[in-house]
Amino acid sequence: MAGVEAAASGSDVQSGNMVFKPILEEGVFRFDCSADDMDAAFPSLSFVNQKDRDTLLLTTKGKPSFTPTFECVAGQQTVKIELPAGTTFYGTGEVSGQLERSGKRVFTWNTDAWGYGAGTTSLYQSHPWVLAVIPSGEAFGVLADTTRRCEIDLRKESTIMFCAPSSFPVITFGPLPLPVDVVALFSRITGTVFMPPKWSLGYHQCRYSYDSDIRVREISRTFREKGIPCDVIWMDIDYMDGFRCFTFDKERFSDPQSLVKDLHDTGFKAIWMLDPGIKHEEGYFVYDSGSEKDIWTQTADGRPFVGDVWPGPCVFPDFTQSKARLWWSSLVKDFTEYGVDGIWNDMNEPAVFKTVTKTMPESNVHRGDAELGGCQNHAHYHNVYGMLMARSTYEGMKVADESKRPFVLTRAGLIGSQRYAATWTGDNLSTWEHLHMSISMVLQLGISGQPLAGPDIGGFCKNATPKLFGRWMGIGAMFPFSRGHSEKDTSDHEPWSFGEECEEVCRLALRRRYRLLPHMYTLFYLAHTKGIPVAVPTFFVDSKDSKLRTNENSFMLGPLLIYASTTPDQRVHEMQHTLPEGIWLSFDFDDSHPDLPALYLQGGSIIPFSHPYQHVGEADPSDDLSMLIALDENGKAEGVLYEDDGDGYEYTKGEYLLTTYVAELQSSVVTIRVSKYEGLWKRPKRRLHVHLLLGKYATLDAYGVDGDSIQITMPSESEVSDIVYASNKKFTSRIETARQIPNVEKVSEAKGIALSRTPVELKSSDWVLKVVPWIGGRILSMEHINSVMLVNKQRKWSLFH
Ligand code: NBV
Repeated sequence: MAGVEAAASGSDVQSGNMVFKPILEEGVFRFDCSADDMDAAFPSLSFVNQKDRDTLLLTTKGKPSFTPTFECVAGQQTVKIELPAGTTFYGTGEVSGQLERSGKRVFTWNTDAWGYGAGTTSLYQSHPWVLAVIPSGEAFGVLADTTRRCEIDLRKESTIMFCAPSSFPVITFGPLPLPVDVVALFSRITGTVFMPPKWSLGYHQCRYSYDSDIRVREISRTFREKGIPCDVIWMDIDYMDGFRCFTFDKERFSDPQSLVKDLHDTGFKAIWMLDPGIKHEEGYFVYDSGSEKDIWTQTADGRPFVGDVWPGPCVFPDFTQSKARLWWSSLVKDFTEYGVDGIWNDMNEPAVFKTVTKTMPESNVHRGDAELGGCQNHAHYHNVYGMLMARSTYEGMKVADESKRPFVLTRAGLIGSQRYAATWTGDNLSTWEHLHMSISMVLQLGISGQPLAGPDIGGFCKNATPKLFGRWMGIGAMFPFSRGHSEKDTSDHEPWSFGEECEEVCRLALRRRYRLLPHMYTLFYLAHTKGIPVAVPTFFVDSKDSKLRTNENSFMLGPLLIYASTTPDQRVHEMQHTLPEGIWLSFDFDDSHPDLPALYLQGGSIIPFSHPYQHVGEADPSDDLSMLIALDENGKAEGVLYEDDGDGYEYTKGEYLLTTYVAELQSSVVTIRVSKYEGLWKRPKRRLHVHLLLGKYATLDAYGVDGDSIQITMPSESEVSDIVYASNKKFTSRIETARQIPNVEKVSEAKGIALSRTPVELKSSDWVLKVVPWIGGRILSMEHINSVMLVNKQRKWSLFH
């Protein structure tokens, strides 16, 4: 076999070097324990194109830099790759805890992990994938291409270890000069993210549950009344009739079509939940038609498996069969006629109640398609179930309306899920630790090929405090997927639920997001077309700089750096900011606030921004456009803007505009112009407002027409330093006078007094805090305070619940 160096071969070999073959493109190698194993491997469900994994690349010049070794004992294959001392690890998909994964161990086994913690070793998704950054700054990626439960052990220094049952191939990527190169290559091979409709990059408001159309209308109205941007309202499980998928509660959601029409009229989209557990009930049309088609997952002895979930006893579609996927997608298609803009697949690990394992027996049987791996037990397909459900949902939405881009959110997933669905980090907690972890979790998912991810902003379980909620909204508004969500029996968690100060912080945070949407949408276009991740850790800017590798408080959206404080007592502007070398210019939209992250633009870049619309549909291509420009040390900058219809597929036929803007300083004049563009779209006639950043929030502004050159004459050095001085002073006074969200955690000191049923007053230099006792009862703990009054020194009161 050409290109194969067999260090070990034959099925009796128990250990040795793995055999390899170059595949796909320079620098990508497939390793197996033996040539026989290579031929016998299960199909890949992560590769976009199965053939890519199996086809030898004849043109390759290179040899692998690192060769994995293997050991097979009692049906378990262990693979080890030793890398140079000082290598640090990232990725491993949806994982809690720290950003750097060195020293950690996880098990890929999709699990309903309600209330998980930093040390939980199996969450909802499976990504047996490690990104290694070697001391030179070069990056190397390793994929264990298995659907089975896989241990990823990074506890031994600079060593990657994978262990899973039955034989599996290992694919290595690189080393390549930059981490982003490895992630982009990995994404192209496992599938880039679906092109999201632009509205889905707006803010999403969710609750378990907005349980009547009255409440949904009230929520949507309040967003508009309060001028807080939002694009989507979510309907959780209680909209259904007795938790039966594809039905609506006859009283609380009696007319979903007119609800959706009202939402659409006010610029909202509606997303509805669909779970895999189908109520085991004769006469229920979904159960009857699925039974007739014989599409349920079976027990080892060939009967439909019945397990308990929300509706009580349920059966589960076997999404490994094409007939089941088709059946589901046609139900989805019919369902969209009610005005469904997006679908949320929850509980698709699949989660099963009243079991120790939280899922179905591993001995259950899936009669899978041959190209997916044929008939196998649940242990084999467990980690694939959620992705295949999401795929089938996506396909249903697609056939329902070819002119719209589907939007699906899935809880469970596997490498490759990004082709069909966005994801979120599951049932997190309203704690500062979870706020902090949410940054790394979103980044790890991005490193693992899923750029469209975010946490439940504010935390799902427990009550957030105003301070925590405001901070989380500030950071969450900068995540690729931005959705507030909270559990039943918690206090309200809408942006206005925590008092006026918090509401204002949320408004500022979300207005920022909407300003930055042209930039975010451009990043998603690049992610979709080239596999470039959307949000990455700051060390991606300079992977040689080891002090950046553990920075968990900042991240990059292209050349935009977001720096956040995740501790209650420290304002972001009081923190020491560890930035990569080079030029980093701080800026804001005259919206800096102690509870919002700090923003920097990297020297050499240009990013677009727009008006802070209330929802995506409000924007028009002919509206004014703005650019932020940060020159590099040579006085140059460059950036791109992608525009299209925001939905549909006309862009695939060339109906878009991708513009490269450049700026250059020559003899004290900065010229901003279009250097190139592509696409059939005509440049809209619109005003272009350019903001040349000078650092410390200062800008020089100029207006012109988009497409024409715009010039800015640089003032003298002393004038520049006066401008910068004045702007920094303005910034400092804005920060000092901002009505900060009081740190209510501190009130816990007052618990004892509150129990005495008398109002409590706490004073700090800035705030007087009044705790009003529980109406008609006692305050049992801070969690049970349902009404707190705050009054600042100007005697401005606010009440939150
Ligand atoms: O459907 C209810 C919830 C949902 O809100 C949450 O986001 C999911 O992660 N769902 C889990 C089931 C119940 C959780 C207690």
